[in-house]
This record gives sequence, C-alpha cells and structure tokens, in this order.
Amino acid sequence: MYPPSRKDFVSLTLGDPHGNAYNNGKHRRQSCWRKWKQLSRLQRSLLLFLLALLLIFGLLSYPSLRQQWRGLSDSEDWLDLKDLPPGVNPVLGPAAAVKAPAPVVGPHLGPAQGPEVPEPRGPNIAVMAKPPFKKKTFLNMRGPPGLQRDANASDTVADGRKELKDGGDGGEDKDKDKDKKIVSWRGAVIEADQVTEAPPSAVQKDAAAPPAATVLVEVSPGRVDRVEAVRDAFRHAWKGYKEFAWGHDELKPISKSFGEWFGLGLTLIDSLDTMWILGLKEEFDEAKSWVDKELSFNRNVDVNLFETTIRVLGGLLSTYHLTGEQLFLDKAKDLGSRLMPAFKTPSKIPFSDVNIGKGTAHPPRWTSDSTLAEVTSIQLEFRELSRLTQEPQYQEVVNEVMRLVHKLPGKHDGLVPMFINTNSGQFSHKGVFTLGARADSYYEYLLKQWIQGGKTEDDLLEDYIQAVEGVKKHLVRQTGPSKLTFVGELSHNRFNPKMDHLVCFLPGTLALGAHNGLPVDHMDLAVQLMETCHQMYVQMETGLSPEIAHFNLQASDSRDVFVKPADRHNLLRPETVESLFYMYRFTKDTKYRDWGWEILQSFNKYTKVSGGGYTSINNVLDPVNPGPRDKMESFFLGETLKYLFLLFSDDDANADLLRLDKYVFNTEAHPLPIWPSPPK
Ligand code: DMJ
Repeated sequence: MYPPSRKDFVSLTLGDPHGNAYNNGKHRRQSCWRKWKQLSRLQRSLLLFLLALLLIFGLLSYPSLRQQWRGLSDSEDWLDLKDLPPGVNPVLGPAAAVKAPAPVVGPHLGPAQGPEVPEPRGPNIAVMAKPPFKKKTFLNMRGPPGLQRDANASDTVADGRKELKDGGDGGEDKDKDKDKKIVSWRGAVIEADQVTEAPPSAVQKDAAAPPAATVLVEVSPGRVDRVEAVRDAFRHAWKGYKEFAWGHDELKPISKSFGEWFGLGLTLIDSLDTMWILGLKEEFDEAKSWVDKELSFNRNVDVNLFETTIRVLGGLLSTYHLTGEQLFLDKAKDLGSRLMPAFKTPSKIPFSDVNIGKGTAHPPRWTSDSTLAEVTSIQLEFRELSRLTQEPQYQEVVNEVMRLVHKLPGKHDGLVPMFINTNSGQFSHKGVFTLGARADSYYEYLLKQWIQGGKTEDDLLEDYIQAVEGVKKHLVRQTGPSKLTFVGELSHNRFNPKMDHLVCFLPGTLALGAHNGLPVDHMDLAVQLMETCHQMYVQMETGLSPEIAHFNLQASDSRDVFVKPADRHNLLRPETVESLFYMYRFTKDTKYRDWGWEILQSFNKYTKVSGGGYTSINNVLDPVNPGPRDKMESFFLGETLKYLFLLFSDDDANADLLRLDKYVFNTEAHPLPIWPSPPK
C-alpha cells in the first residue's frame, strides 16, 4: 500500500469513480450553457421573469417566516449554567421569600401586555447563550397528536371570525357582564357566562336539576354557589358530548361533531366517577348503560398503553370502587388483560402501543424508545387490578419496570431522562431533564405508589426524596423582578427558564408528600410554586394559563412571565386546579379556593361553547379572539371539573369520601383506595 496522491484524494472525496470530478463539473457547466443558448429569446425571457417573481415572493414572505421560525425555536433561551447571572440561585428552602406581584384578575388588568408579547430584549435579557444543539423533543409532548404543542397556534386565530357585542373588555364593567356575551367564531357561537355574579343558588337550581344519585358530597351553605357552578359547567360540557359525540372519544364543540383517538368512548369513561362524585345520577346512569351495552374492547385498534391505562382502566377501577358495581370491574379486567402484550419486550420496558384486539404491541414507528413518564405512570392502576382480581401478573409487570428504573444509571441527582429504550432497557437521549412533558408523572407516581402501598416500599420513597432534592438543586430558580419560584429545564448542563403548565401538578404532589410526613421544606416549595402557577393564569389577558411559560431571570422592573407565539394555547388542562385542591385541603387557606374560582370563571368566559361543550383555545393573550380549537379534551371532565368540585366542596362533611388518607388519585384524577395492608 502507498499513501494516496492529492488527485486520488480529491477523486475519493468528491465521489467520482473515475477520478474526474473537476472535469465532470466543467463539462456539466458547459452543457448547461449550451442548452441555455439553444433556447429561443422568448423562452429565456419567460424563465428570467419566473426567477424574478420567485425572488420577489421570497423577499416578501421572509419577515413572516422569520417570525414563525422564532416562535418555533426557543434555543435562545438556553443558558449555560456557568453563565447564570449572579443572584440567580436555586431556591433551596423556606428562606426564599416570595414577593409576588399583586394578583390581577380579568383580561384587562394584567401587566401591560399586548396580544404580541415582546421577547425580553437588551438589558432585560438574561444571558442568552445558544445551546450546542437544540433537540425538538420538547415539542413532542405526550398525548395524542391533537394535544401536541401547536407550532402554528395562531392559525385558527387568524381565520376566526368574531363579534364581541360588549366590546370584549371582560370584567371592567360588572353590568356588562350581566348580559350574556355572544362571540361568534367561524359561524359557531360561544356563549360567555356571567363572570362577576354568583351562579344561582342550589335551591334555585334544584327545580331544574335532575335528582342526585346519592348525595356523596355535602356542601356547607356558604359554598353552594361555587359547587353548583361546577355542576353547571359539567352539565354544559356533557350536553355537548351527549348531543354530538356520544360514545366517541372527544367532542368537537364548534363543529358539533366528534373526534376519535382510540374509539373507546374516552370522554364517557373518563367522566364516570366525576358524575358520581358530583351526584349527577341521570347522566351517570345513561353512561353506565352505554358501558354495559356498547363498550367492547374486542376491537382491532392500536391504543396508547399509558393513556388507556390512566383514563380508561383508571376510570373503570375508580368507578367500581365508588359504586361497588361489578360491571366496572369486569370491564377493567378485560381491558387489563388486553394491555398485557405491551410488556413482552426484550427489556420488559413496555412498548407504547398495543392492539387490544389482536394482542400485539409495538413502539412508535420512528423509534424503539418509550417515554419515561408513560412506562412509570401505569403502576397504580395495574397494582390495584392485581389486588382486586388476586391475579399477580399485572402488578408483577409494572413493579418490574420500577425495579429496573430504580437501579438504572444515567439519573442526575434523582432526575430522569425523558426516554427509555425497549430493547436495551437503558435511558436514551440522556442529559435532558424536565418536570414537564414526558417525565412529569414519573415523580408523581413514585410518591403515590408509596402512599398506595401503605408507605412500606422504601425504594419508591428514596427515589422520590432524591428527585425532589435534584429538582431543588438543578431546576428551581426565581425570577428577577418579583422572585417568583419556578421549575425550569436542563439540557446538557444548560438551563432553560421555561416551565410547562404540566409542571403545575408539582405543588400538589409536594404538599401531599409533606402531609404524609416528608420534609416540611417540600411544603414551602409547594407554596411558592403554587403562587407561580396562579400567576401563569392571572397575568394572561384571558385569565387562563398558556401551555408553556418562560421566566425572566434578570433583575429588572420588566415582566416575570413571557409567552412565545407557539405556546399560547390552553387545552383546559387540570394541573393547577389539581394542586389548588391539595393546597386547600392541607392549609385551609381560602385564597386557593378563590384562585380556583377565578379559573372556572375564565373557562366559562373564554372556552364555553353555546349549544354545549368547552373548547381548547389558541391564544390566552387575546380575549377578543382566543381562537377556539374545536376540541374538548376528556380530562376537562375527568380531572379539571372534578378537582374544581372537590376544591369547593366542604370535605369536612364527607368524612368517608375521597379523604386523602383513604384515597390516592391517579394522574387522571381517578381515586383509588390506599391499601389497608402492604403489598406482598
Ligand atoms: C392528563 O392526561 C394527565 O394528567 C397526565 O398525567 C398529564 N396530561 C393530562 C392533563 O393535562
């Protein structure tokens, strides 16, 4: 062998089998020129004209494209940890004072904030270092395609047509609010409710309301209005579902139609225990009859293991517990056994998708990874199924997942990566840590499994406590202006001051842990984070939180919270009201009820659809045209309204119902019993 000559090197590099790369290029250029010369003058002029046109269009559309790219990329927010400005330190305990801005209610009272929220610029910008690379994994959140972050969030807003009869100031003039506002979008009518007046009392309502099955939750007189308002909201949502989407997965309230995800009557099953808890007997009985006569899992359909477990299996199990009706346990058993093929993988880490009719399972088309939160947030349900059926296989498969994850290398002070490989059983895409999408309920279920099993499984507790320490050390920061505490994200040692609304489950979970004897500083952090989640609502013009908030680390008199164009949507998510429920239960501080009440009013004002149902919206910053998305997620009925109801209900009068030392709520708000004796 001899070293290759320069000519050999060039020909190898340019990939020409004959070593004639340069010559070939020359010939190609010559023949192009010859062809151009062969064209008639007319043909040449036409081609030049077309090229000029293309150039003009390109120049004209550049600014809007640039705007879109900016919205899609949040790479500029990534901060190198070593670049954090002085004073931006983790909040490590009670010492950190929360100086929250004065609460602002109603669309017009927030800090000066136009429909376009300016990015922090110039001196207000924290150190904005570019990351080495920016994976788009953050854009792929858990959930159905429709739940994924919409990079074109403003599309619907743009072509929405609206008429706001009262000028849309919302809340400035109480009298105006008394007149129902009619907002017409795309030919559909959204009816905004009264927001400043209490709804009719229970006495007034009772005449029209169907009799309750069993009054499961008694309410004290002072709270009747709010509880009844939640019942009203549920009835309104259910009306739309019943009329236009009965037996289907989700209501599309604007087009008065339905959407199918798995074809399992998702909204209906997710709502069963909510109806029972709210005492809506007639609605419950109708739904039960559908489960009895129509619901069949013997269908050739691919379902997502996690979503089906938390919504359908969880919903059936909790309804069985509340009602004692065998029908629901039978259905749960049938479904549980059909989900089991997901666990037949080389690593025992389950696949994301199962065909419940064929008994086959597979990962998503593009990867052999599963999402970490998905494989570690099915345990409460499978363990409970084993306990009820005395069939150990369900708890065995999910306990094995926890055992594997417990001893897996690649964690960062208890924080876990977002993906795990179903072949190797190892974490993948290491080095990215978030409490938001794809990791959130891993942390929630560590604590809740420990509680479910009577606080006897030490590995779960150990992992949970270590994770909370990791969160405090690496992810918790405070904003510069008002010292709002938030949980950011970490990617390869770069900190991003960005928090998903999904993270707002954390105050509730931390409070639940503290209530169960874990360190009091967990509760301190819960109080601070609860305030921040509240601010994510009240600082928006609609009083509703965006899907993702960005926080300002710079000490300045600028804003604390920013929202990017792609993150302005609200999917009727429950996490904040869920945490408010826990915070109120444990502190009895009525401000948490008031915050929940404000949220319900904002839902009524900006997402309630005339004719029935509530809709996700595109833009929480635009009270004039929030941009309905035409979708009511099943968790709005399964979780959001249930937690609001429980928040306003007088729990003291319900010593035996849904007490937090008797029940643990799964991540879809389905209450499951805490076991009377430890797991075997
Ligand atoms: C729900 O399905 C569950 O709460 C899940 O854990 C997270 N996402 C949705 C609600 O936002």
